[in-house]
Amino acid sequence: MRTDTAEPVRLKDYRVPDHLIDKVDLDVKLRATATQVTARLSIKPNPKGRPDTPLVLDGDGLAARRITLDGVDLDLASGFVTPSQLTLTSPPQRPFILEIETELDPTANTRLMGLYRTGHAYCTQCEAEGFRRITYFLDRPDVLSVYTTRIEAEVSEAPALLSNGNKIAEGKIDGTSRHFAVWSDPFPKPCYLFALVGGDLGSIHDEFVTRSGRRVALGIYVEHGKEAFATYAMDALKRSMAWDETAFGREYDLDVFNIVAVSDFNMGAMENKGLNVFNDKYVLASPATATDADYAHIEAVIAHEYFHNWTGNRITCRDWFQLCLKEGLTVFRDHEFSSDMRSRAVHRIADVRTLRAQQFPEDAGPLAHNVRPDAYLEINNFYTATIYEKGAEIIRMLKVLIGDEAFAKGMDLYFERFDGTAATIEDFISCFAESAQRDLTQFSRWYNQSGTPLVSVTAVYDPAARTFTLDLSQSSKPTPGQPTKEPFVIPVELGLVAGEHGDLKLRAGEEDGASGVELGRGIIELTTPRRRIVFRDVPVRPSPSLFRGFSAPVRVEYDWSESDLVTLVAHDSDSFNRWQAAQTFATRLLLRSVEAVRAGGAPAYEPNFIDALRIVTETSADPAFTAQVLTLPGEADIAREIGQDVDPDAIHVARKALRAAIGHDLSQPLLAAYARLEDKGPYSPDAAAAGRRSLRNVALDLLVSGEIPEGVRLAAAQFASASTMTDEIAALGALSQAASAERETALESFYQNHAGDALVIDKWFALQAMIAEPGALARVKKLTAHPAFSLANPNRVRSLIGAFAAGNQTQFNAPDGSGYDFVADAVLELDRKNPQVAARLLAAFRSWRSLESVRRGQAESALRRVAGSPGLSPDVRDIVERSLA
Ligand code: 0A1
Ligand code: ZN
Repeated sequence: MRTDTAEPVRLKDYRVPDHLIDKVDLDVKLRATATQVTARLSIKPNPKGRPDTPLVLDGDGLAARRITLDGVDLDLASGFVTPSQLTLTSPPQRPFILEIETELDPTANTRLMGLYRTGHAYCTQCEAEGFRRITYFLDRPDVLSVYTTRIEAEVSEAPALLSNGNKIAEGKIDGTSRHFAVWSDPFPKPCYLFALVGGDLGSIHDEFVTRSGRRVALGIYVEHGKEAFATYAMDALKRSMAWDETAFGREYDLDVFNIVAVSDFNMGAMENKGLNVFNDKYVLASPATATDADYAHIEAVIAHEYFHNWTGNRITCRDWFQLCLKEGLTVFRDHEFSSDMRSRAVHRIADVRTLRAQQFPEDAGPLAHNVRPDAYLEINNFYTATIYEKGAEIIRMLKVLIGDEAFAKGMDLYFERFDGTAATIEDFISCFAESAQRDLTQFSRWYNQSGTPLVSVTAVYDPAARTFTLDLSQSSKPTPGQPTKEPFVIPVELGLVAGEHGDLKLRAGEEDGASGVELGRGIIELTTPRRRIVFRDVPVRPSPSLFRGFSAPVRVEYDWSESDLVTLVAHDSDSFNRWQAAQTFATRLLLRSVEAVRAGGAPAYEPNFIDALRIVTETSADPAFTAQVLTLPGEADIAREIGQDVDPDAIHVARKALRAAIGHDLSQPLLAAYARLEDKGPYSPDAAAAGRRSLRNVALDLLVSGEIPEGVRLAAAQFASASTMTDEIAALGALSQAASAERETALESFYQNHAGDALVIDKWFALQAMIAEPGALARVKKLTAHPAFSLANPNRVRSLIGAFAAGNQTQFNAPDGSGYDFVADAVLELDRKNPQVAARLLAAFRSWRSLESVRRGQAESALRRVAGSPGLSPDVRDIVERSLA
């Protein structure tokens, strides 16, 4: 067990390591409960470090069996080695070999960090600090070593033996039932990128020829019998490899690239050099078992992990404070990839929805932190939407600010200059400062200040002077540890829309607050607390289209008139803002409704809004885009807009009423779209076909919400005859909106049809966990005893308990506190097995302070109960203490 020192690690305390480990030779003899690991470490003093310092290697729950220094045994009884540390007080001041034998029990490893068992395989997870659960090491990302790994196992138990790099030897071990393989990875890497897998797995193989003619053998390893389900992942991998060559000039560098899918995994996937390990959810797909959204996720995660080969592996992080250096950048790259593979506009909308749903609440609550934090207690708790999604937004913003050309040049510089090193955010930014010839000091505040800035805009049109004056101001609320903020550099991409005539040409002089150059690209920079821009020669009062493409991760406040919003939905040349205008309109209506409902009245109704949604009749529009326009902001989005004294029940009532109104009033066009978009050909997961299915299913859902009898009939028919999981689960979701005997029958028949396929049953768990009815908690509790459920498997936990906590606003936040108590109990129980997953689950409480007082009190007492429980892991302790601070 790790000891809880409760002393934060701080960025300002960073020092280069005093020792380096050039070479690591590992010998791993796999056995279910007694795996032997021999690590031969070539250690030397770091010429850049302090001389004559002790060597302190990290360990976590290790049992050392033998340790030698240059071949001489060290006395294990002398106290220099504990489960969590190996200390040589006066190590040699020259290169030396430390050989360490440890014994591990992979079967008992329920944390899924280090070496563990999953299905028919042994596998490892080392990011962030899992390697220290395998052997004693300088477990920090700035210690780069060349690894050779010998793996030995029973042939019958683990016919496949994989590790990083290229395979250099393999064979039987004479006179035994065991065999071995030796892998060598020529690229120096930090230990968090180490991986090995040994198992009885099926596989598919292919090849990719890089642009310089290197032949790369590709393999995807899955549970036996699931091979055919990995073909889409293979296709996505090859497309990722080709794309990185053309979009970023990055070629793959080893002879082999392997992916292993496992069913027990704490996160999505892991970019270990040449051997990516994946949660099987992001590999396995077939039309009958995976939805279009699953296909899109598989494509994105495969790309993400592959892209890490350059942004993360070839150039890694100096320390964990720089996590966003690899994660923000790699998310930015996978977003660009998915945008190129699919519709850019629709993809942007989906990414912004995710950012607002995941990152904005984090940034507005007690867990807010910098994209580059300056202190942490438990690094595992920093794999957050802020580091990943906001980190990606910062890079996108940088590209908007400096333009595509300077951005591409800066990326090239970064790869050229920092290849083979462990870099920092400053290193990264310096490349763009150079390529764009611009001081980016103020821009860097995005990395060092938390919270979502608010940009407030007011406008005055002067018809006589034909001027349109925009006043912009930025402000940021206090966040933990940051009572005040300095102004950010905020790129505002904008247009002035004159009804159906579309965009006006933007004219403003230097003296009017914007230089011609900026306006040529429709981008102005807000770098001060306030800025005024006067547009000239404006013939009519325009509707301002602000933050086109969501040009900065901010909240925007502007008092658009209803007719502005209708104009923008119909005529904005920026499709993101067409969608945004519909969302803004909906949000405004919903906020009004919530007030009315809380005052005992009826939800607001606004025919103009419904009319704005009539784009569903435009047969020329991209169906995927129309589907997004028809999808209202979620309940949590509305809660965030309200910000304080939140009543989730009132939000639910308001949103449900608006959906019903849309379904009712637009029933004819929705039915027409449903009929028109039916897929006649064979299934294809491509964006166009997926887009048609998405609009069709959004239409179905709204028709059922509107209680249109034909809609209910269509949903039942679609459920009964669906040939794809997309259509099947959408129909089941529509039928699940209201309590009925049909719903229960449909749920039962879904289970019977898919029993045994854990990933599909996860959808069944999640759907039931999100039913917004008082019986949901009882149902979820009952399902925790279902044979298909297991607290030991992170996917099951997320699908049932996670979906309840994050996706069932009314029942998780039930005013009697029952939802909070249930999740708190689950966190406490899970914490004994898997602290990382327990801590993530607990983060569902992140917005508790914005609730109305009864719920706030209940949430607080559940959190206090967790905080007061004995034996908490550092992971859960960190989250609970920050949540309550
Ligand atoms: N680097 C991975 C994320 C990851 C982080 C920690 C893990 O430990 C359980 C696993 C994966 C990524 O960004 O994909
Ligand atoms: Zn990543």
